[in-house]
Amino acid sequence: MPIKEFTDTETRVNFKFHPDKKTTLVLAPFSGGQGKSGVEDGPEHMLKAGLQKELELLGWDVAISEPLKDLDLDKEKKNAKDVFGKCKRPALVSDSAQKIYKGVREAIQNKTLPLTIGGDHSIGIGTLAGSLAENPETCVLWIDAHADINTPSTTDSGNLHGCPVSFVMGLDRAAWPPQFSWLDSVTTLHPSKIAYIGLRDVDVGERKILRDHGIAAFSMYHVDKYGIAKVVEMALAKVNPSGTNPVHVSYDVDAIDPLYTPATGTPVRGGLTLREGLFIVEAVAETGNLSALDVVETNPALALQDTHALDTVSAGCAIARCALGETLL
Ligand SMILES: [Mn+2]
Repeated sequence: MPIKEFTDTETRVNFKFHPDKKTTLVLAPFSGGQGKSGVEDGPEHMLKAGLQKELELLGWDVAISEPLKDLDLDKEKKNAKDVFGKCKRPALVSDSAQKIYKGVREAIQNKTLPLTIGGDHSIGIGTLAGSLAENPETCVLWIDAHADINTPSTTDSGNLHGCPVSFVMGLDRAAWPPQFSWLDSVTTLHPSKIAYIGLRDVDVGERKILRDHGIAAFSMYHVDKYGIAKVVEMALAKVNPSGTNPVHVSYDVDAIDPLYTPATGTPVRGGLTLREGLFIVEAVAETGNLSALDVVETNPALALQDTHALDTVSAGCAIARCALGETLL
């Protein structure tokens, strides 16, 4: 067998679940899970910044999928005044999540790694459900300042981007808006299969859920105490003790400190440095177990100065590159 020659830029990382290095960029320009507009422009900005070319230089074959293409999201969001209990726009959020779910499943069925670009984090309902439907053993790292595990009963704001994890876990099922019943046919995420990194703004009801279910949650306190390398090691050991299961990383750019990622909907100071943020995905890539990635909550419209949008978008692109095997040396 000839020894494979690498180009200078090509990644040396071996992706066990995607040895052929094929990825699908699943575009999810969705903002209905929260109230601010602009987050739907995230995918376009990341593509304009050259994400596709960057991944190709790493040796990936890149396809693009647009599961929300047929939705007139502006119009839908304006029209979507529906509320169920406290949940805002349940029909729109559910419909979009289901389309993304199908897009992610299709990407995996095509033997490509789904890299979903948001959009607000409510799309995580669709991406995680898609991964779990294709491989029920999938485990999850949720990288975020927020736990996003409110249920329809515990949410204060009613914004569904704060609830995706509870839906994929099947929590508080009796209180769900009826539109989400399509999720009943999908394997639910077991609480032992998700770990958080970067938390620092967790609602009281969410803390109780995390405690009651024994969910591995590494806040910024733990990052300070143990260092990011140890935290990633502990998080992976908890969700993937055998080291053999696929890992879906769902990455909200607000996990990183707003010094580096200011253009995002719910910034919280005291976050990860840019290097800590990139280290997480470098370390997951190194295990070879990455099976799916989401990069969400980039909102260029919230830039207060010229550099903000660029900084945030380039951090989002860097997260994707590092997850897909870019290394410093
Ligand atoms: Mn967040």
